[in-house]
Amino acid sequence: MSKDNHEREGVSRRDLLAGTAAGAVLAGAVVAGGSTVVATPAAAAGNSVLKPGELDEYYGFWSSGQAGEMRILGIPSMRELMRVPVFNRCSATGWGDTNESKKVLTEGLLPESKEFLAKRGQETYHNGDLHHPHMSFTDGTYDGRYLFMNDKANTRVARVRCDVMKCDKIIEIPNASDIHGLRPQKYPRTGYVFANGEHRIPLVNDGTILDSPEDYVAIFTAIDGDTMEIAWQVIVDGNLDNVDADYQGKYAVSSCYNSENGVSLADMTEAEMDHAVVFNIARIEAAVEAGDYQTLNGVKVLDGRKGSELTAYIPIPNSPHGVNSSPDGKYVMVNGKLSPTVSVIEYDKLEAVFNGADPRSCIVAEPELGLGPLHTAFDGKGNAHTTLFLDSQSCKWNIDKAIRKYNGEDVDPIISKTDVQYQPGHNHSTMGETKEADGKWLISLNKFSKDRFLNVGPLKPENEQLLDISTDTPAVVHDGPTFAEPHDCILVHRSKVNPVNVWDRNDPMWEDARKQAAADGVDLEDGHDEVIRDGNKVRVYMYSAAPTFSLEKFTVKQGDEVTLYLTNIDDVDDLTHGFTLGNHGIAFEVGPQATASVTFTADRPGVHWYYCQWFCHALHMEMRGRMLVEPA
Ligand code: K7E
Ligand code: CUA
Repeated sequence: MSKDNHEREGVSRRDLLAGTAAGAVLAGAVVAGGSTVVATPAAAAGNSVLKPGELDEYYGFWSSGQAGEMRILGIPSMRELMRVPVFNRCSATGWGDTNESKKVLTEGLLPESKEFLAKRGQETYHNGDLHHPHMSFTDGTYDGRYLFMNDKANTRVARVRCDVMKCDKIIEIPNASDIHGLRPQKYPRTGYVFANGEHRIPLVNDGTILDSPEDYVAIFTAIDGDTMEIAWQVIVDGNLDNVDADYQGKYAVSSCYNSENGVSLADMTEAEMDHAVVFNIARIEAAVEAGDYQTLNGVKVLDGRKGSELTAYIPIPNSPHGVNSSPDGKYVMVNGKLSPTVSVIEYDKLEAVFNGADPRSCIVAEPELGLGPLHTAFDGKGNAHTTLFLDSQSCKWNIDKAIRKYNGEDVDPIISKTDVQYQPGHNHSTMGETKEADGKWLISLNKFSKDRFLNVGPLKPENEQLLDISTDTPAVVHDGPTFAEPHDCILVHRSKVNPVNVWDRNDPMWEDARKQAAADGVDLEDGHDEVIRDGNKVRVYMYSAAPTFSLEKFTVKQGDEVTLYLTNIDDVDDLTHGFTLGNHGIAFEVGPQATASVTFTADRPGVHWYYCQWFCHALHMEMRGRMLVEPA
């Protein structure tokens, strides 16, 4: 056991001894007091195993890819703590069904999308492809306000409030196609949220252009993270894959794997060199100020194609993918994917490029690391960890040595390579995309688990592995299967995140309910129930207090449009109730002190039970009531 591990915060000598004892059994199951703990020597060394009741040091915010939700894990234990529905629908919380969630899911849609979806019988998209969750920044580090994330499937960007861990805004991005890379501005604060349109489409995409790809464009979008309105967009040459922002507030850098402007695989991979596009924020803002834009679908769109002074195109080999700024603020790594190299751009050399210097003059290193470099994470000690997709490895390398080598010195920047299982995409280190990168843990998000878990049929889980990166030979200390498909995650020290336990009664989430209640003379704040008839609209206000609903029955008529408002007046931690209305497809969660509502047409004469579906009390089963629908 290394000295580093002894010094690790929170690890007592007793833990280490216990770990050693477990390790002696060698990967066997240690049964103690009825519980089974699988311990391996590696796990003991990295101390990723927490005892029951112990809290993790970091929050992990996880993408879920095509599942469309965000997940919260505890790190280093890798325990899944919560799932936050965003682009998906959720049976447990009613996301996608309550009026409050429908508002979030529909208010940011483009009018033509609403029209299109209505013809499918949908109010909004029911799917999403969430790749990149990132937290808002102040002064180069996480500030615990918001998480932002993209939907590649339906060209949207969402925001999750970190105080309640619920999504409060989703916007659809016009003019662009398929938002992929997404990063918040790091400095001075977020500020902008940068979002890459991955796929090239005709600028005015009205069905008149197909076979002239030269008329297609990709669009870079800056969203105001406070208002979730689009600040501006920039048209680029090539496409846009991943993006990162610098630590000075001057630049955003996006990778492009299709500088060929191709539409087929052969076209897109033809050139040996693609590029990274650097966006000059000050120049773009000045151009917006000067009115140097066109307005398309209500958005200011600037032209940043080659030759524009708003952008710089830096040649990079070959179909680059991940883009990662180093925590010292000096460099940004562009990961070569089809090239075994990572291109290191020095931010301070970009000004010269914008003033006419050779675009490649900003490259200060280009270490050859192995096959399929996709993403790079940092330890805050001058080292980088790059995933090698084809080699199934995580490569630890030293940034300074890579620069010295590029300058002709005979040094090897590669420190070590660790096998991961298998084919890693993103990785992420603790606080690694902030200036407070601490070099403790690294997650490798591996696209294939192959034989590492019990067979569950043709669809296999992926594999997330935790590496202890406190030493020069990082070790895998945890395997964890995962369902579709965490592309990316961030690891945030718990001191940055402070969610509440109980909702504020004045929360904006149910602003509409509050207004309607006021108009109806109902005091939502004060456990007040009432059934109000307004023509054929019926509004049912009730409250819950364990283990009862305040209305044990109410009556409506067939054909009534019923809106049911439920306020949970319990104000105890963890006292969530629910409302499920049988055979109506209605179920939602209502947290302590929250209000939630749902609207439906009563069309099934008879008695229908409603019940609480979140286990809340010894008499939880009895927490129910009846809705009578009288025949018309
Ligand atoms: Cu899968 Cu960030 Cu969408 Cu790389 S992306 S792997
Ligand atoms: Cu209330 Cu279960």
